[in-house]
Amino acid sequence: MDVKAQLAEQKEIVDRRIKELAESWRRGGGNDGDVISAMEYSLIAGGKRIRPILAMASYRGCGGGDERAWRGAVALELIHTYTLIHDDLPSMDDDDFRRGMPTCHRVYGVRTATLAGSSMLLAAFEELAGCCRELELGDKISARAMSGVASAVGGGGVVGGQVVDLESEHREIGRDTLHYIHSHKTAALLRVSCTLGGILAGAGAEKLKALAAYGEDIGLAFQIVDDLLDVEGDSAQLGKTAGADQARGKATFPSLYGLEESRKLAAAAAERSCAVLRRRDLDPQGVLAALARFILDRSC
Ligand code: GRG
Repeated sequence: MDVKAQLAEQKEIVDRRIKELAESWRRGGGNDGDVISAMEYSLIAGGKRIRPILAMASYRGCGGGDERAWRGAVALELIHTYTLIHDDLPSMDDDDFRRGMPTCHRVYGVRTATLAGSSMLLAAFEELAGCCRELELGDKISARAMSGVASAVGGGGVVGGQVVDLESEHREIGRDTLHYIHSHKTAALLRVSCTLGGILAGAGAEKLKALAAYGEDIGLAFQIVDDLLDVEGDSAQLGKTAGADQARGKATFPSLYGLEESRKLAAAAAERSCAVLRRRDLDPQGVLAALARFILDRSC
Protein backbone atom coordinates (compact mmCIF):
# COMPACT_ATOMS: atom_id res chain seq x y z
CA MET A 1 0.00 0.00 0.00
CA ASP A 2 1.38 3.46 -0.86
CA VAL A 3 1.84 6.07 1.85
CA LYS A 4 -1.15 8.16 0.75
CA ALA A 5 -3.47 5.16 1.03
CA GLN A 6 -1.94 4.36 4.44
CA LEU A 7 -2.67 7.90 5.66
CA ALA A 8 -6.28 7.68 4.41
CA GLU A 9 -6.68 4.33 6.15
CA GLN A 10 -5.30 5.78 9.40
CA LYS A 11 -7.65 8.75 9.23
CA GLU A 12 -10.51 6.24 8.98
CA ILE A 13 -9.25 4.44 12.09
CA VAL A 14 -9.28 7.75 14.02
CA ASP A 15 -12.79 8.61 12.74
CA ARG A 16 -14.09 5.18 13.74
CA ARG A 17 -12.52 5.30 17.20
CA ILE A 18 -13.94 8.78 17.80
CA LYS A 19 -17.45 7.56 16.93
CA GLU A 20 -17.04 4.61 19.33
CA LEU A 21 -15.81 6.94 22.04
CA ALA A 22 -18.80 9.27 21.62
CA GLU A 23 -21.12 6.24 21.90
CA SER A 24 -19.39 5.21 25.13
CA TRP A 25 -19.93 8.74 26.55
CA ARG A 26 -23.62 8.46 25.73
CA ARG A 27 -23.84 5.07 27.43
CA GLY A 28 -22.32 6.71 30.55
CA GLY A 29 -25.68 8.46 31.10
CA GLY A 30 -26.04 11.39 33.51
CA ASN A 31 -27.61 14.76 32.92
CA ASP A 32 -25.18 16.42 30.54
CA GLY A 33 -27.68 18.64 28.71
CA ASP A 34 -26.26 19.01 25.21
CA VAL A 35 -22.61 18.73 26.18
CA ILE A 36 -22.02 15.28 24.67
CA SER A 37 -23.88 16.26 21.49
CA ALA A 38 -21.71 19.38 21.23
CA MET A 39 -18.53 17.33 21.77
CA GLU A 40 -19.61 14.83 19.14
CA TYR A 41 -20.59 17.60 16.72
CA SER A 42 -17.13 19.18 16.81
CA LEU A 43 -15.27 15.89 16.78
CA ILE A 44 -17.03 14.36 13.81
CA ALA A 45 -17.18 17.63 11.85
CA GLY A 46 -14.04 16.47 10.06
CA GLY A 47 -10.41 17.36 10.38
CA LYS A 48 -7.26 15.88 8.93
CA ARG A 49 -6.42 13.87 12.11
CA ILE A 50 -2.75 14.77 11.73
CA ARG A 51 -1.86 14.59 15.42
CA PRO A 52 -2.94 10.99 16.14
CA ILE A 53 -1.46 9.84 12.82
CA LEU A 54 1.83 11.52 13.76
CA ALA A 55 1.76 9.87 17.18
CA MET A 56 1.23 6.39 15.70
CA ALA A 57 3.90 6.88 13.02
CA SER A 58 6.34 7.96 15.75
CA TYR A 59 5.29 5.01 17.92
CA ARG A 60 5.95 2.59 15.07
CA GLY A 61 9.19 4.36 14.13
CA CYS A 62 10.41 3.61 17.67
CA GLY A 63 9.50 -0.07 17.37
CA GLY A 64 5.99 0.03 18.89
CA GLY A 65 3.58 -2.54 17.48
CA ASP A 66 0.50 -2.62 19.70
CA GLU A 67 -2.70 -1.33 18.09
CA ARG A 68 -4.02 -0.33 21.52
CA ALA A 69 -1.64 2.67 21.35
CA TRP A 70 -4.30 4.27 19.11
CA ARG A 71 -6.22 5.06 22.28
CA GLY A 72 -3.49 7.45 23.45
CA ALA A 73 -3.04 8.83 19.94
CA VAL A 74 -6.76 9.65 19.65
CA ALA A 75 -6.53 11.54 22.99
CA LEU A 76 -4.45 14.12 21.08
CA GLU A 77 -7.30 14.67 18.63
CA LEU A 78 -9.60 15.35 21.59
CA ILE A 79 -7.17 17.94 22.94
CA HIS A 80 -6.76 19.51 19.51
CA THR A 81 -10.54 19.73 18.97
CA TYR A 82 -10.90 21.20 22.45
CA THR A 83 -8.46 24.01 21.55
CA LEU A 84 -10.42 24.68 18.33
CA ILE A 85 -13.76 24.95 20.19
CA HIS A 86 -12.31 27.39 22.72
CA ASP A 87 -10.29 29.30 20.11
CA ASP A 88 -13.51 29.98 18.17
CA LEU A 89 -15.42 31.39 21.19
CA PRO A 90 -16.53 35.05 21.12
CA SER A 91 -14.05 35.84 23.91
CA MET A 92 -11.19 34.52 21.75
CA ASP A 93 -11.28 34.61 17.93
CA ASP A 94 -15.09 34.74 17.59
CA ASP A 95 -15.27 32.55 14.50
CA ASP A 96 -18.40 31.38 12.70
CA PHE A 97 -17.03 28.43 10.73
CA ARG A 98 -14.75 25.53 11.52
CA ARG A 99 -14.17 22.33 9.59
CA GLY A 100 -16.73 23.53 7.04
CA MET A 101 -19.55 23.79 9.57
CA PRO A 102 -20.86 26.47 11.95
CA THR A 103 -18.65 26.61 15.05
CA CYS A 104 -19.70 24.72 18.18
CA HIS A 105 -20.91 27.83 20.06
CA ARG A 106 -22.95 29.01 17.04
CA VAL A 107 -24.90 25.75 17.19
CA TYR A 108 -24.98 24.95 20.91
CA GLY A 109 -24.39 28.36 22.52
CA VAL A 110 -21.34 29.68 24.37
CA ARG A 111 -22.01 27.98 27.69
CA THR A 112 -22.46 24.49 26.24
CA ALA A 113 -19.48 24.94 23.87
CA THR A 114 -17.27 26.01 26.80
CA LEU A 115 -18.32 22.95 28.80
CA ALA A 116 -17.92 20.67 25.77
CA GLY A 117 -14.31 21.90 25.39
CA SER A 118 -13.47 21.43 29.07
CA SER A 119 -15.10 18.02 29.13
CA MET A 120 -13.15 16.98 26.04
CA LEU A 121 -9.83 17.92 27.67
CA LEU A 122 -10.65 15.75 30.68
CA ALA A 123 -11.81 12.91 28.43
CA ALA A 124 -8.46 13.12 26.63
CA PHE A 125 -6.51 12.49 29.82
CA GLU A 126 -8.88 9.67 30.75
CA GLU A 127 -8.16 8.06 27.37
CA LEU A 128 -4.42 8.59 27.72
CA ALA A 129 -4.43 7.07 31.20
CA GLY A 130 -6.52 4.14 29.86
CA CYS A 131 -4.01 3.62 27.07
CA CYS A 132 -1.05 3.56 29.48
CA ARG A 133 -2.91 1.02 31.62
CA GLU A 134 -3.80 -1.22 28.65
CA LEU A 135 -0.22 -1.13 27.39
CA GLU A 136 0.97 -1.92 30.94
CA LEU A 137 3.57 0.82 30.73
CA GLY A 138 4.26 1.12 34.43
CA ASP A 139 4.07 4.23 36.62
CA LYS A 140 7.21 5.99 35.43
CA ILE A 141 6.49 5.88 31.69
CA SER A 142 2.78 6.56 32.23
CA ALA A 143 3.59 9.65 34.31
CA ARG A 144 6.04 10.81 31.64
CA ALA A 145 3.35 10.43 28.96
CA MET A 146 0.70 12.29 30.97
CA SER A 147 2.93 15.12 32.16
CA GLY A 148 4.52 15.53 28.71
CA VAL A 149 1.10 16.14 27.17
CA ALA A 150 -0.10 18.32 30.07
CA SER A 151 2.91 20.61 29.92
CA ALA A 152 2.70 20.91 26.12
CA VAL A 153 -0.88 22.22 26.31
CA GLY A 154 -0.53 24.32 29.50
CA GLY A 155 0.87 27.77 30.17
CA GLY A 156 4.33 26.79 28.93
CA GLY A 157 2.82 25.53 25.66
CA VAL A 158 -0.44 26.02 23.76
CA VAL A 159 -2.11 28.26 26.36
CA GLY A 160 1.01 30.45 26.59
CA GLY A 161 1.10 30.81 22.79
CA GLN A 162 -2.57 31.74 22.73
CA VAL A 163 -2.07 34.40 25.42
CA VAL A 164 0.72 36.12 23.49
CA ASP A 165 -1.25 35.76 20.25
CA LEU A 166 -4.30 37.49 21.72
CA GLU A 167 -2.16 40.22 23.33
CA SER A 168 -0.45 40.86 19.99
CA GLU A 169 -3.59 41.54 17.95
CA HIS A 170 -3.53 44.98 16.26
CA ARG A 171 0.02 45.52 17.51
CA GLU A 172 3.32 45.51 15.70
CA ILE A 173 5.36 42.51 16.75
CA GLY A 174 8.79 41.31 15.71
CA ARG A 175 9.81 37.98 14.20
CA ASP A 176 10.90 36.62 17.59
CA THR A 177 7.41 37.10 19.03
CA LEU A 178 5.84 35.57 15.92
CA HIS A 179 8.06 32.49 16.31
CA TYR A 180 7.27 32.31 20.04
CA ILE A 181 3.52 32.37 19.36
CA HIS A 182 3.62 29.61 16.79
CA SER A 183 6.18 27.43 18.49
CA HIS A 184 3.80 27.37 21.50
CA LYS A 185 0.32 27.73 20.05
CA THR A 186 0.70 25.34 17.10
CA ALA A 187 3.99 23.43 17.23
CA ALA A 188 3.77 22.37 20.89
CA LEU A 189 0.88 19.95 20.28
CA LEU A 190 2.41 18.60 17.06
CA ARG A 191 5.76 18.15 18.84
CA VAL A 192 4.23 16.29 21.78
CA SER A 193 2.24 14.11 19.37
CA CYS A 194 5.57 12.82 18.08
CA THR A 195 7.25 12.46 21.46
CA LEU A 196 4.17 10.79 22.98
CA GLY A 197 4.44 8.12 20.27
CA GLY A 198 8.07 7.61 21.26
CA ILE A 199 7.28 7.50 25.00
CA LEU A 200 4.53 4.89 24.50
CA ALA A 201 7.05 2.77 22.58
CA GLY A 202 9.62 3.10 25.39
CA ALA A 203 12.08 5.19 23.32
CA GLY A 204 15.21 6.58 24.97
CA ALA A 205 16.37 10.20 25.24
CA GLU A 206 18.15 10.40 21.85
CA LYS A 207 15.13 9.20 19.88
CA LEU A 208 12.77 11.47 21.83
CA LYS A 209 15.06 14.42 21.11
CA ALA A 210 15.00 13.65 17.39
CA LEU A 211 11.20 13.27 17.39
CA ALA A 212 10.87 16.61 19.22
CA ALA A 213 13.10 18.30 16.61
CA TYR A 214 11.03 16.76 13.79
CA GLY A 215 7.80 17.89 15.52
CA GLU A 216 9.09 21.43 16.02
CA ASP A 217 10.01 21.78 12.35
CA ILE A 218 6.81 20.33 10.95
CA GLY A 219 4.98 22.60 13.42
CA LEU A 220 6.74 25.60 11.91
CA ALA A 221 6.01 24.43 8.35
CA PHE A 222 2.40 23.75 9.35
CA GLN A 223 1.88 27.28 10.71
CA ILE A 224 3.54 29.02 7.78
CA VAL A 225 1.33 27.07 5.37
CA ASP A 226 -1.69 27.93 7.54
CA ASP A 227 -0.82 31.63 7.27
CA LEU A 228 -0.26 31.33 3.50
CA LEU A 229 -3.62 29.58 3.06
CA ASP A 230 -5.29 32.38 5.02
CA VAL A 231 -4.01 34.80 2.34
CA GLU A 232 -4.23 32.61 -0.77
CA GLY A 233 -6.79 29.94 0.14
CA ASP A 234 -10.48 29.69 -0.38
CA SER A 235 -12.97 29.66 2.54
CA ALA A 236 -15.01 26.78 1.11
CA GLN A 237 -11.95 24.57 0.73
CA LEU A 238 -10.44 25.64 4.06
CA GLY A 239 -13.70 25.07 5.93
CA LYS A 240 -13.12 28.33 7.84
CA THR A 241 -13.10 32.01 6.93
CA ALA A 242 -10.10 32.92 4.75
CA GLY A 243 -8.57 36.36 5.35
CA ALA A 244 -9.40 36.18 9.06
CA ASP A 245 -5.82 36.91 10.19
CA GLN A 246 -5.67 40.26 8.44
CA ALA A 247 -9.19 41.19 9.54
CA ARG A 248 -8.16 40.50 13.13
CA GLY A 249 -4.91 42.45 12.82
CA LYS A 250 -2.74 39.38 13.40
CA ALA A 251 0.93 39.37 12.43
CA THR A 252 1.66 36.34 10.24
CA PHE A 253 4.59 34.83 8.37
CA PRO A 254 3.48 36.44 5.05
CA SER A 255 3.03 39.82 6.75
CA LEU A 256 6.49 39.74 8.38
CA TYR A 257 8.48 37.79 5.76
CA GLY A 258 6.50 38.19 2.50
CA LEU A 259 4.89 35.36 0.52
CA GLU A 260 7.99 34.12 -1.31
CA GLU A 261 10.24 34.05 1.76
CA SER A 262 7.48 32.34 3.78
CA ARG A 263 7.22 29.56 1.19
CA LYS A 264 11.01 29.08 1.37
CA LEU A 265 10.97 28.99 5.18
CA ALA A 266 8.23 26.33 5.17
CA ALA A 267 10.06 24.17 2.61
CA ALA A 268 13.34 24.46 4.57
CA ALA A 269 11.61 23.47 7.84
CA ALA A 270 10.01 20.41 6.19
CA GLU A 271 13.37 19.40 4.71
CA ARG A 272 15.14 19.77 8.10
CA SER A 273 12.43 17.68 9.77
CA CYS A 274 13.08 14.75 7.41
CA ALA A 275 16.87 15.01 7.74
CA VAL A 276 16.70 14.49 11.52
CA LEU A 277 14.61 11.33 11.04
CA ARG A 278 17.02 9.91 8.48
CA ARG A 279 19.95 10.40 10.86
CA ARG A 280 18.20 8.35 13.56
CA ASP A 281 16.51 5.82 11.27
CA LEU A 282 13.15 6.69 12.84
CA ASP A 283 11.00 6.43 9.75
CA PRO A 284 11.61 3.06 8.06
CA GLN A 285 8.21 3.15 6.27
CA GLY A 286 8.57 6.80 5.18
CA VAL A 287 5.27 7.76 6.84
CA LEU A 288 6.69 10.69 8.85
CA ALA A 289 8.45 12.04 5.74
CA ALA A 290 5.16 11.73 3.81
CA LEU A 291 3.40 13.64 6.59
CA ALA A 292 5.97 16.44 6.34
CA ARG A 293 5.31 16.59 2.58
CA PHE A 294 1.54 16.52 3.15
CA ILE A 295 1.79 19.41 5.63
CA LEU A 296 3.76 21.45 3.11
CA ASP A 297 1.49 20.75 0.13
CA ARG A 298 -1.89 20.83 1.86
CA SER A 299 -4.66 23.07 0.54
CA CYS A 300 -6.92 22.93 3.62
C1 GRG B 1 -5.84 24.84 27.21
C2 GRG B 1 -4.85 23.64 25.28
C3 GRG B 1 -5.62 24.77 25.75
C4 GRG B 1 -6.10 25.68 24.86
C5 GRG B 1 -6.78 26.93 25.15
C6 GRG B 1 -7.86 28.25 22.61
C7 GRG B 1 -6.43 28.03 22.99
C8 GRG B 1 -6.09 28.04 24.43
C9 GRG B 1 -5.46 27.86 22.07
C10 GRG B 1 -5.71 27.86 20.62
C11 GRG B 1 -4.81 26.91 19.94
C12 GRG B 1 -5.08 26.85 18.46
C13 GRG B 1 -6.49 26.85 17.99
C14 GRG B 1 -4.07 26.78 17.60
C15 GRG B 1 -4.24 26.74 16.14
C16 GRG B 1 -3.60 25.51 15.59
C17 GRG B 1 -4.07 25.23 14.20
C18 GRG B 1 -3.25 25.79 13.09
C19 GRG B 1 -5.17 24.53 14.00
C20 GRG B 1 -5.64 23.96 12.73
O1 GRG B 1 -5.25 22.60 12.75
P1 GRG B 1 -5.61 21.59 11.58
O2 GRG B 1 -5.36 22.25 10.25
O3 GRG B 1 -7.17 21.42 11.77
O4 GRG B 1 -4.89 20.30 11.84
P2 GRG B 1 -8.10 20.16 11.42
O5 GRG B 1 -9.50 20.76 11.34
O6 GRG B 1 -7.66 19.55 10.13
O7 GRG B 1 -8.00 19.22 12.57
